[in-house]
Amino acid sequence: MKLRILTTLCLLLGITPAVAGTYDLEVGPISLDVSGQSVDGFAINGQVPAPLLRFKEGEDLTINVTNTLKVDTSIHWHGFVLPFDQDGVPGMSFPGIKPGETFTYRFKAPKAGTYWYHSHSGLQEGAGMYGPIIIEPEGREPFRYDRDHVVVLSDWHEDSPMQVFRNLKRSPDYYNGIQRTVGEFFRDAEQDGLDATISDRLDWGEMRMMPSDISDVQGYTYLMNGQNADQNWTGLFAPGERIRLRFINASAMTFFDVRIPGLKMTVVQADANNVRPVPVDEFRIAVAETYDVIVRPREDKAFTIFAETMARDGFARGTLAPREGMSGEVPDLRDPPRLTMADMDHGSMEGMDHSKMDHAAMGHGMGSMDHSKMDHAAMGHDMGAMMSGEDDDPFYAPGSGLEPDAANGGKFLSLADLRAQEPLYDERPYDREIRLRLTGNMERYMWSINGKKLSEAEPLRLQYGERVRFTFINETMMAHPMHLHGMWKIVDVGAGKWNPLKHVLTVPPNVTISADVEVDAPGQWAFHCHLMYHMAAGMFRKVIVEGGPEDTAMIDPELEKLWGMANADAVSGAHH
Ligand SMILES: [Cu+2]
Repeated sequence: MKLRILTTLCLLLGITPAVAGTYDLEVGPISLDVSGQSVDGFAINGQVPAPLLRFKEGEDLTINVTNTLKVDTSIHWHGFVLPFDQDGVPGMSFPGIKPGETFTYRFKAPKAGTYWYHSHSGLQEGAGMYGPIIIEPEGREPFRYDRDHVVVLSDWHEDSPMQVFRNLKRSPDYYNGIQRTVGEFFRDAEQDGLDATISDRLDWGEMRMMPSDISDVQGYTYLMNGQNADQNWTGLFAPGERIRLRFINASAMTFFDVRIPGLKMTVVQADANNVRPVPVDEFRIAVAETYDVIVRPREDKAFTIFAETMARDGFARGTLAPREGMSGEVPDLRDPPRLTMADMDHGSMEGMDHSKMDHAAMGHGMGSMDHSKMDHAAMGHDMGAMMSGEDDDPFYAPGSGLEPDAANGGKFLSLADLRAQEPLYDERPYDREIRLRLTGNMERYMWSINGKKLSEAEPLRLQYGERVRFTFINETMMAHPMHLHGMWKIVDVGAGKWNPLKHVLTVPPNVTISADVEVDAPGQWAFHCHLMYHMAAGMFRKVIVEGGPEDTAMIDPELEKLWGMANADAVSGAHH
């Protein structure tokens, strides 16, 4: 009744009511051949990636999702601020979508930006069920561009995700081509002495892991907008135009280092939040992050968009070109980063005067190490940076060898560079701190938070209206892209009210990062590492926001029961 009066008033006053749109999506099976072999996967409207959805900011959305699979499915709107029962996590937001059923999502489109959507059921996301979303702003963007292209990066495996997970559980280094083996560990021990070798491992937070894990699943085919490197996805431009590239990392497990040789990229948005423009030569995009960059190619030639995996086992590649059918030079893969310092190669730094170097400046990680046994080459870039007076990235452990360098020696984006264009929240002190140790046992492929996997842990209870500081302490050798549903993370980069907002916060190995969360979303929410197999193994928490306009008492008790069956952790239980 009220609504009708309001609508009538609007019509009388000549006010345009908010836009509303209805969208139909169908989830179904697909067979895809992007690696020379046909592989079964999951598609939305018959596509991988799923179709690009363009919504208007504030639009009243009605999205019908029909499940034609033989198993349950779901769609999660990644990064959206919305009512928790529309968030699409089975057993947490809703019961999931049964075979043959249609579920209708109803919510308002969130603030403008680049987003994406994916299945939150089982491991479907890892087999094609993801797609891009653009929310168009009501007003003007704070930056200019002439056209935009979405660039969805993803990884595609010939083994089904369930098979990959089983293999990882059986043998955690199953897919890790460059991982140092136990044999290498003993060889190091022979060369460097067992104490040095072990203390090197212990420096990495006393995690019970196998040596060196830049990434734990390799051997993927890497895709750009669903096309492999040879298929060469192409985005067009007219010379002189400003092109906005909306990068979305929809991979299950892969971080990419992205560059476009010959073009400077200006980062204008991260995780759907505008940032003060940062010109860079290269940036790293973690699983589930988005970065929007503006480039301005002035020449009538092809430029390669080169997305090299962090582990350097492959790349996704596409082209920016004035016409179809062109291609630029494709760079070679660089050498993989080495996580530990014990197996460093002594050869390549000969001739340097080590006595001039300040070893203390290389950081705490080396305190207990025997310096005479170290391979200085692997630390090369850190020293180079120190000698050239360049600042180290504070978000990588000093001396870890993990800090990325731009291929052309230029600027590599750091989290520390990001500043919110417009803060979403007032600046205020946090009410309390929750410390989350990111933990793992690589020998058993167990991933956890504070040593407990999802099924062993109590939910995190937050009070509506409080501001909570989450401090992430990564005690593992892998970077974890942590994703909290429904609420923004205000990442503490030391910029006060200009701290950037993110939906995914990547915590590199042996690093501690804090982010504040304004608890303004009642209901229950998923909070997990976005590496799909880490999530499935239990690096996951349920967050319950108590109080507020819609008290969590409204949560259907049936959901609570379902949770035990449908959560990702159960995936591991069922097949272990
Ligand atoms: Cu993880």
